[in-house]
Amino acid sequence: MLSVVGVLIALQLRLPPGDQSQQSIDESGLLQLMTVISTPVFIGVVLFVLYSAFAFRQTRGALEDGPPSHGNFRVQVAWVAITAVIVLILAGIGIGELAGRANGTNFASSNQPSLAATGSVGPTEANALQVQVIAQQWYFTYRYPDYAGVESLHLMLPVDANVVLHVTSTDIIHSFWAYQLGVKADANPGVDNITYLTTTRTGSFTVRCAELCGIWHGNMSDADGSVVSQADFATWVANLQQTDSDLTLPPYAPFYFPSPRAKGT
Ligand SMILES: [Cu+2]
Repeated sequence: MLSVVGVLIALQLRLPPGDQSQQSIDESGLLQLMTVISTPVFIGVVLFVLYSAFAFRQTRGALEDGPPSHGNFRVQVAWVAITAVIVLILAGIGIGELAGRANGTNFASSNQPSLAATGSVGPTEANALQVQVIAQQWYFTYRYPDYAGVESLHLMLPVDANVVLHVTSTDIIHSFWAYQLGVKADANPGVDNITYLTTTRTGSFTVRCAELCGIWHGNMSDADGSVVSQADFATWVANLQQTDSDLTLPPYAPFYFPSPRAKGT
């Protein structure tokens, strides 16, 4: 009875990271599934602990041990069976997800051409917006190769779009973490770390550095990330192309090495 109430409450929860991208929707869904499965287990354990604390309590002044226990066949069978079923269900979900990725569905969006339509294996990037995320002490810069390589200090993305993020660093190890979008990737010098994203809802999000990277690490964030309508994105990017950017980034490269080694690259 309590379990039913618990599960009903768990089903009502709005768990992070939210619904701003297909990835966050998937992550929230998985978190909810795990919460729903673990709620009856949690309630069962708490009830058993409370029951034991009262039912099996040593009476005051008693010096003998309680009766020895010799196992309980029914409890043991139920224990093994229930845990096996839970683990197998979760394994099935995980295998299904991995098999989907292997078939080239890095993007979970329904507006993506199907594998049969494209006939390709691997990430379907043909219709995706490419954005390079360049980390350095102590900020992120976003470069849009599809739009003549314009650069921005804020990550702006169109809604209902497949996005490929290429994450790299010019100096030391950072980590790009857009929590509401459900994506996180290490930013390593000399490495092009690729992560995929399908935006589903307009709104703002925050990008943080998630790797201790020096004295201003705590300040390394972009609170003005935005998912906007396709039209707004087009306007924004057109404006950006006209404004002369005074950002001091090295010219485009798939990835960057820290400055002491930059000459050799
Ligand atoms: Cu950092």
